[in-house]
Amino acid sequence: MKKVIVSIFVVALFATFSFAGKPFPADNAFWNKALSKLAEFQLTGQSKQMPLPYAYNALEPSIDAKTMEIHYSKHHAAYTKNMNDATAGTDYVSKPLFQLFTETEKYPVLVKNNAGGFYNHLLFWTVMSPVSGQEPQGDFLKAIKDAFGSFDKFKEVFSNAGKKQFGSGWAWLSVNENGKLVVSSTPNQENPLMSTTEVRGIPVLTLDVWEHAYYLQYQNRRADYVDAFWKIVNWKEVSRRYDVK
Ligand code: MN3
Repeated sequence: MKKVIVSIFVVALFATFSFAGKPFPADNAFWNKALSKLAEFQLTGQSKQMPLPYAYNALEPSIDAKTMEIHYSKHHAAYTKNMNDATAGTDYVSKPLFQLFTETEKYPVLVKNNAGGFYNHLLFWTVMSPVSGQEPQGDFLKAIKDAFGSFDKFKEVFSNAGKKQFGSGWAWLSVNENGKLVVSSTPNQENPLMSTTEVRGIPVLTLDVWEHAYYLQYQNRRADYVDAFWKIVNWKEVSRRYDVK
């Protein structure tokens, strides 16, 4: 009887720890496929800032050149430097970003904030494009309709995630471990890859709603910035990222 009680206790304890950190299963075929397709997750905390894939003024009038210049050359550059400084000389200096994110609670908050800032902006730059007039197509459009009912409804749900995020943060569209699309928002520099985040998945689209992302042009009108974002989404790149499913 004693043995049974001890066993139940051990199982309960194990279950508690398993769910507390919400580990993304490392042996999950979906997750491994994502890692093989999206090489950026193999980057470590010792990484350089990627070149911006277009000119500072390329996203006008949705996002003005001055905002893009400061955002990329000051804010993103600072997260990159601080991530490199925070991981230098540690025993996790060469761990891939995906590992830092999937075990967020094991590392100092400084690492979470700056590695998050480094990766979130890297993704943000790639999901925007000066080429307007694109829309989701094929399997990806079908997945959006399956998850949200229609493309317009999805835009409404994602927009609200960005508009209603209290304070600084991000809106996300991610593919969860079941291959389904989910919308969420995170505070600060958290992202859906992190073990400390409620709604987890592989991010395919994101929008920065920190004031530094829009204040010069839009001041307090975050909603106008969110609405203008739809004109510059790089749906070709977002669809490519959805293909990790
Ligand atoms: Mn930012």
